[in-house]
Amino acid sequence: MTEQAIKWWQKAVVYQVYPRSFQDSNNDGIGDLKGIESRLDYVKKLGADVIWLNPVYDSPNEDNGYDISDYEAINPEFGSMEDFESLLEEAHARGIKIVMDLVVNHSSSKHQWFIESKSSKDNDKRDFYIWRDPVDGHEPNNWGSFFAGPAWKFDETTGQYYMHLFAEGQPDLNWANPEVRQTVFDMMNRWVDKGIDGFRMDVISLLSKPDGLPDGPIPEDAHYASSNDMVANGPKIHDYIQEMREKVLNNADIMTVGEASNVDIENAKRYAAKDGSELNMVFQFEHMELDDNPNPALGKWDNAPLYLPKLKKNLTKWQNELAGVAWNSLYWENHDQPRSVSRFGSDKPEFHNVSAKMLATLLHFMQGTPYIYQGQEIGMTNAYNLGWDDFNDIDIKNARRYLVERDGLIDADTLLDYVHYKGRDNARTPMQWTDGENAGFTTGTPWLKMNNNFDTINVDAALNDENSIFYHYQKLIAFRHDLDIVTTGRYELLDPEDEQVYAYKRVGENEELLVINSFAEESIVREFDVPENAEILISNYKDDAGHTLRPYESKVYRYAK
Ligand code: TEU
Ligand code: CA
Repeated sequence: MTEQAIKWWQKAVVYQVYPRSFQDSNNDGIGDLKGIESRLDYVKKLGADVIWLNPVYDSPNEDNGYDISDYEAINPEFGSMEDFESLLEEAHARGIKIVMDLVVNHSSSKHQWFIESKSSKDNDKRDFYIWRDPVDGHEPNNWGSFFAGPAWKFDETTGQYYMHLFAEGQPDLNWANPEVRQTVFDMMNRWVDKGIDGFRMDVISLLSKPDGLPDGPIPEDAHYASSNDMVANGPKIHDYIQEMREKVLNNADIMTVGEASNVDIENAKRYAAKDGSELNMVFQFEHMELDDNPNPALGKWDNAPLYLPKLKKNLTKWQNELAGVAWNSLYWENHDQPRSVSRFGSDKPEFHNVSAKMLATLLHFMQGTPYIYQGQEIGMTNAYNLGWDDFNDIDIKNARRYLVERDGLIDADTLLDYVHYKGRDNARTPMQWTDGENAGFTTGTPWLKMNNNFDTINVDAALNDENSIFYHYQKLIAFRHDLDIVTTGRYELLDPEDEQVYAYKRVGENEELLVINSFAEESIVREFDVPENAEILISNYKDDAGHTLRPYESKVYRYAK
């Protein structure tokens, strides 16, 4: 890849903001747009180029904004359209771009389209959604919802079922209907005209449902087939995205990232093709599913640690297969995943700082566009102090309702352990700014209980400590901007079977980077071939101990070839 061929989003680092939990400006306990605006200088200080905003549209919040009741209105809890425009303007004034969440696999059941659609079989909007007759008095097929339970809901008014791959309040839009597609494209164009800088496309791989909606295989112990397996990368998906490319995405220099549940390499090469025919990049899920429960009926619910060689094998596949033909996104965290320091590193006080930095370095020297989820840059951890009465997430609540209460697959205490390891609310507790009241997030009652470790883990403390995780991220971001090899270098994995160390090289024309990361909690010895002229670019220890790698040690050597 030559220098000119590098696109701006290939050298960019994205900071993800979950508006509900970032900063409350009016003390109603809910983060809002004015709150985000007041923290733009913080994002600027970190050095991120782009903010991805989780949905801020009008929503009854059955799934926290992923159930949209009006795509062109701001949720009043977050502020007004003027507040949004002001945020966009202030971000742009600082050179920060804003990428919006686009949630068009489904709308809210409170959306006007659905209200009309369900009113009668011959309503204009009937075919905006997916309606089917009961089969033998049951659901039209055996698919399950991503949030446990069936993917269909019976509606008395017309005696038919509608499809909802997610919550009951999230009916799937019928993308086979050209009017639905055109309506969505028009809406997207109005946002592009407003000046936004891109879209993060929610579960975009699920838009095209297979012909005939056939039953799928039901795993042992489970009640339903995986609709993810049945629907992802469906027959028309690439046509739909190419149509979106023509009708919307070509209209401006915007960035697009598709959240591609169940994407494989072959499909990713098309979604994220270098020729620009579809999207810029996708979020693949494989490395987030390596530590799933071996019993498919339990899905992600488990607390077993990840086996490092599996992670290396997987990330290496994505690095190598997409190199030169498509583009990766890089992430450890988002609003659907637990905190990475708790999951892949260690949140014990003695390892917290070093392991969070190690994970950061490991990811940020790979090829792709890195995403940092709010709070990751200060090492926010899982929230062990939340219990059953505190959780808000429908995914957690449904797991209890179906897996514990209906099916008896596990008991509530076991599920609670799993939730403390994997639950989405771990990521959603409010941002920790200070060690004061509610960590400076609000003076009201936070919508979700705070993680109780904000007395030590908070932004103020991070900014006052030159050795903090924050400043480590700041350096990593600067390297990505300044060193083209981070964007263009060839990736090469070392020692795939090593169970404690993840080491790889980035190979450029005239120089190389050697990136060494230990996952061990004790000192270990590893010999790497480090040339005499090598300099240490970044490390999470003050000095270099040569072949000895201290707990969670991470260092990057740079040398001429
Ligand atoms: O997530 C899609 C998704 O497949 C998962 O992340 C899912 O939420 C999780 O595995 C459940 O265990 C997207 C959004 O990121 C998520 O917040 C929404 O809930 C979901 O789509 C529906 O819009
Ligand atoms: Ca508020």
